[in-house]
Amino acid sequence: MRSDTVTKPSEAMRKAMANAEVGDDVFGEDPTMNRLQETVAELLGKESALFVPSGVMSNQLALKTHTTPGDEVIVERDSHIFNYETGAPSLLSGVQINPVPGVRGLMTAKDVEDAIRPDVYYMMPTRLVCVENTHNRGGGSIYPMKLIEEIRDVAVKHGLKYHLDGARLWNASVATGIKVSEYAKHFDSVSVCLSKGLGAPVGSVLTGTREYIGRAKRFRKIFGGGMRQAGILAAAGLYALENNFRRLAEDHEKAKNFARILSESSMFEVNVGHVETNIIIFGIKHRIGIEKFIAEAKSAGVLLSAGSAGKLRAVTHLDVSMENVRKAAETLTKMSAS
Ligand code: TLP
Repeated sequence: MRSDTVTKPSEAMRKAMANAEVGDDVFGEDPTMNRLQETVAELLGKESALFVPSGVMSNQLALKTHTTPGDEVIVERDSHIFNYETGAPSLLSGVQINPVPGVRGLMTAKDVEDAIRPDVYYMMPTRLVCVENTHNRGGGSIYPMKLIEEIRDVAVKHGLKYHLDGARLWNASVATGIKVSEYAKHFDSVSVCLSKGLGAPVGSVLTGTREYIGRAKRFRKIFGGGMRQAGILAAAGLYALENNFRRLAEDHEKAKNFARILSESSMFEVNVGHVETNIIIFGIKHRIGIEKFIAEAKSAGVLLSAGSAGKLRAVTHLDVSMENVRKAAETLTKMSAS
């Protein structure tokens, strides 16, 4: 339960990969890749889509394509872009990040507006606002549509671009019943991952206008992300979209159950009401540090990771059953009591 990135391709997915029709994607000649990109663009209601090896590359391509060096980008302080992308915005795009504090990953439109630089020559121009939905360190929290719209209004008012890190947009959509295209329509660019809850081994997709994706494609080549017979990977993505999207509801149920069991022990700080999708962020009360607890849990057979500051993270996915998850929660409960 360290992450939903740990899933292994099923037999059926591997078969789809093995049977994929392929070509050289740098020449645009991989039919399976073209089909995946068209499928994702259509699902998200965008003109065009570009497959990349990872969520980090997708976000970083988005930043690179929206900005010029010396620009500033507003993100939430706990966002993946700010915390887990190795400082790539400064290195690859020469931009400065302006992190805005949020509550469980959610920024208010007012805080975003307050973070925008005035148009004076001695300050860097704010160019882009990024939102993460669902929010990883926020505990899989979902951005309410109203908030997405309010931040979009601020972005439009100030002439900023608006990017969505939708690594787990699929989870938000399944949990709320709101189509991914309904979310995507508010943004200039949207990144989605196939290798998280959907269970594909590799791959993310950046979407936007044809013109924008055309420019992003040039940067993908520069970043070393131009791949050849990548249809083998695209086939896994297509399989994942067809078979593993709707079932995410099960992962959300498992996560709620996990949180419910933990909440019965006074040792854990967990708010069951905050578990909206497949990520549970929780604290331990009077106990050893997080790293030691993670090591002890591992010895007891439960794999966890660190969440936002001083917290633990557990993630449900297609390779852990409801029974596995129940046992994991019970094991942790017993551990904390001993
Ligand atoms: N997140 C990983 C770790 O990097 C923390 C995880 O285990 O959850 N955006 C979001 C919101 C993400 O959670 C992740 C991966 C990415 C982007 C990057 O995706 P990859 O790992 O494919 O580069």
